[in-house]
Amino acid sequence: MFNNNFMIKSKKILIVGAGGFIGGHLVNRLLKDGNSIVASDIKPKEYWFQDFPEAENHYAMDMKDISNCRKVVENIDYVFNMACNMGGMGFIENNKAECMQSVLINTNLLIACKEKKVQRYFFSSSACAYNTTKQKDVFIEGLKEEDAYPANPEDGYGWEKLFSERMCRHFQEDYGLEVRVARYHNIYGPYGTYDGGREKAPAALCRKVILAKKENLETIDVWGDGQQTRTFLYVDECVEGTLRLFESNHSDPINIGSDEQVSINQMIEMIENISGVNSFNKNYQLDKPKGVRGRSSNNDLIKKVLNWSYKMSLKDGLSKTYKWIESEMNQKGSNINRFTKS
Ligand code: GKE
Repeated sequence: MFNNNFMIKSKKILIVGAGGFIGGHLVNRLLKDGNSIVASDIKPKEYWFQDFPEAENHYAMDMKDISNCRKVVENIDYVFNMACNMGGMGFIENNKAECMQSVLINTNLLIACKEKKVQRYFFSSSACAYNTTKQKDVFIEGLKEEDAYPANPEDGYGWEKLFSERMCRHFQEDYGLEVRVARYHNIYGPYGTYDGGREKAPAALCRKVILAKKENLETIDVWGDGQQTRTFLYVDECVEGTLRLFESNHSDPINIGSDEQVSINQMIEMIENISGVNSFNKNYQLDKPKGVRGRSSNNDLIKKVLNWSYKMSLKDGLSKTYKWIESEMNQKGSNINRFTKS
């Protein structure tokens, strides 16, 4: 039903946010597929999740300064903007002004791309752009792309994503810069944040189960009542969908997410099964950041546009993620503060 062989090759590609979670996986894939990569991130080298010597790497480079954008878009074919100041709900609920300033990154990059006549530009938007009033129940119908309007996105971070989506559209309409925009739905996997405050639920709960097992604890802390629902997409599927979208001719915002909706409690049960322990007691912390009550991705449009759909089940993706976090924690301890708030 879906076509399998896909590859972008022999292009010169800039990945902004290359030191981050999804950015690092994108660099890895595009290098393997035979492209020459320019990689930049505001993080210093030691905080990059993945760092490839065969790429031209720019460490500690802040794209909120337009002179940096102009420097790295010279002679570039494609630009992927994967950079924003973000994290799970624990971060975005408490750092709204910081999240909003990511608008400078996207705006500066668009200006530089227009000036240097870059062929095509990708912007990583988010499910947080969706109207929150449509996410007030558990196990909701998958969000369709039109559900972003009337606008009522996640405060701070969601507004920046929605505004930047529109900025991309106007650069295409007014200046002919080809744009592609994906709304990511809670991407998870290895080589991402699992501690320190920016982590999302899959990695956070893997870490909590690993720690509890290691220290023979009986209880793990869970934010909210555990009934809230989400979908989670494995990072390799996110990269595959992103590259297929990029090469398509679809320039409106489109979901890249899973429609396998689970409650947080159900996800924890999967993680407990992976760990081989009996279930832990849960300390439900109702005062912790909860975000929306329910969220899922409707994938009708992406299946139609790309003739492609993700394959990895949550259980299988969590198993890969759990094993990577466990190996990290065994090597480095559980309090990795990869990149705390600047
Ligand atoms: N982070 C975290 N850590 N969340 C937990 C934890 C925990 O230890 N325990 C339970 N949760 C619950 C949260 O309360 C929330 O209801 C749900 O898991 C998902 O939290 P999350 O993964 O931090 O973030 P959200 O899905 O609510 O929102 C994220 O959506 C992404 C796009 O889908 C955003 O924070 C962004 O990372 C991004 O826009």
